[in-house]
Amino acid sequence: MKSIQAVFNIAEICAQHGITDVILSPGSRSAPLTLAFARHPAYRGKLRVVPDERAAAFIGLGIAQATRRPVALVCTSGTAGLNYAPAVAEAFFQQIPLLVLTADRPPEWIDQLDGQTIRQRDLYGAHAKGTFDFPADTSHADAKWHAERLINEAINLTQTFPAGPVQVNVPLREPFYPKLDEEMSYEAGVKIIRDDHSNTILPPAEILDLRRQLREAGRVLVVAGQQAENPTLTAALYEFAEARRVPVVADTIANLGDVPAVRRQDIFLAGLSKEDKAALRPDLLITFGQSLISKALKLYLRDVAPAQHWHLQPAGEVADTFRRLTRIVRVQPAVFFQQLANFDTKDYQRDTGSSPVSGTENSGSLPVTGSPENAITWQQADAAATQFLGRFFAAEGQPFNEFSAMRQALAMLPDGTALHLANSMAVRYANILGLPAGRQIDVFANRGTSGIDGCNSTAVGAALAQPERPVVLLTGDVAFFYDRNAFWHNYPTPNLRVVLFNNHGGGIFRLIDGPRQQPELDEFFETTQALTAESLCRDFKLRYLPVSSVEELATALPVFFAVESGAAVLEIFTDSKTNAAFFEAYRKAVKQAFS
Ligand SMILES: Cc1ncc(C[n+]2csc(CCOP(=O)(O)OP(=O)(O)O)c2C)c(N)n1
Repeated sequence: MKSIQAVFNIAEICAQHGITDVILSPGSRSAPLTLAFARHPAYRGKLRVVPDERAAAFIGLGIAQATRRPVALVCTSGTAGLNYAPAVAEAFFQQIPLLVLTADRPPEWIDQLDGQTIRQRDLYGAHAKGTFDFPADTSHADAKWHAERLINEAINLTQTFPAGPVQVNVPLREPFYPKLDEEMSYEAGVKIIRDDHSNTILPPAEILDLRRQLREAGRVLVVAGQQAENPTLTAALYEFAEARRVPVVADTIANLGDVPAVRRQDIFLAGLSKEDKAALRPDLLITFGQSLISKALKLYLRDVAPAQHWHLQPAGEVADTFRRLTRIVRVQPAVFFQQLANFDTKDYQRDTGSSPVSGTENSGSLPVTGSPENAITWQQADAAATQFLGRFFAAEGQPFNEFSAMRQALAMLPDGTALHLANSMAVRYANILGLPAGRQIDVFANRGTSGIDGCNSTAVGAALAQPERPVVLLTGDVAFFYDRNAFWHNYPTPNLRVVLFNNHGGGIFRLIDGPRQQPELDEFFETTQALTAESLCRDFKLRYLPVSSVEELATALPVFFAVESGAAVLEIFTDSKTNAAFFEAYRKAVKQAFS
């Protein structure tokens, strides 16, 4: 088989695996891959071309986050593939499936002073789930089988839990282009290997053991990490928490929707006295999902050191974030909560051979593992923090600042928004402030690596993938201007709204302990920059709304979010020193309110 036919079969295998989104970045070495996708009927009119590979890969990540299906990326040889690296690392830690197809020179021409050649095998090292070398020569029948098999393996690997990025390096010899009269075809009978990703359930003996341990554990606390919205899990967790009266703590990126959960931990844990914190201490901590934003929560859990920590994760490496990990339960969290939420007297007797704990046997009610006082205390702290926030922001005479502006913007988010939070203060402020209830808002943030290098592009990918849905990005200016090429392509995103908090620098460094105390703060950390988004908006035909006061913001928000506005940037100008003073006043007020 000719090499170019083998490459055409890659597109066919991708199509048969249901990959619908492919992002191409132009190049010559990658021409066979480009043509393979461009001429495939499944991809006609659907391919997207993004010249900057860093932006292309983050756009792909944004699409894959939204669709929960793998996205294929295609680039040429040389540094092109290296520019994918930030998004590949983010996808790895955020468990997002990406099929990365890097065109390469054939092995004999590596390190021979030929142009656009670097060492592309295993380009992403420990940050790819896997890496495959496509055969350079596919003339032998066995090589054809090998080539097709490895593309199947690569696609399947992107999706097996935990999902992630997989590289296929594709060495290509000239000629790259079919002759003008040469008919290329797709082999419908190409090899396909499907992987029915397993849906683990707990073996009965383990359920029995977990139930017993739950009953004996003392006070239980559930903490949810970053994860995509999952109605089955949310329902099961709700049932579990209600039945066992266990408090659930969730950051905004945990996407627990409107499940009654403690969400103001960033506030009250920063203010509570040592004794109050000790009173909240769980004996058993149950976690699922990925990272937490709330530093106060992380420090708290490390500090109070629960006797046991179970993490629910079907497969893959598990982080010991709080240094107390005692058990890994290999199951989907939804299944765990379903199987451990409710068990009636009959179950209890079957499990234990005895009657339920005294006081519950006659009523037939459920044994409760978390004491009610415990649940109420976490929830009381949460309610107090909500009240505190209301009071704090209601005070008269506050200067215009980004924290308050963020609160004003969050309150106006349209129903069904896919909310993208850029790294730095946007994601932190939003976690403190919380989201308006009842609006079906899903939250996304590149917390896999917490980079500021692809926040725009990820949101652009989300907007492309879900044209029917408002996609709102909240970002600082450094992150925004860093990733300008996110907008450099030919695909309209009328549903995209960017709220740009422009404090003319990395404002975070003026807020966090460490840099803010250093004489080098201005020049080397915050690094003042003078850009505004006006000319960028002109270049990329985005509607531009600049504001610098509460009143201007209040007037602009409904216009900005109106469907007919189309893609728009709302640039909120604030002063970094005022922001810092306001945030300091907030911190003092927290201490006062909770001590
Ligand atoms: C790729 C990358 N480079 C550098 C950093 C370090 N960093 C974290 S926040 C930040 C400044 C961000 O400023 P801006 O986007 O304006 O947000 P603000 O701090 O004002 O909220 C920098 C440089 C990072 N997270 N990622």
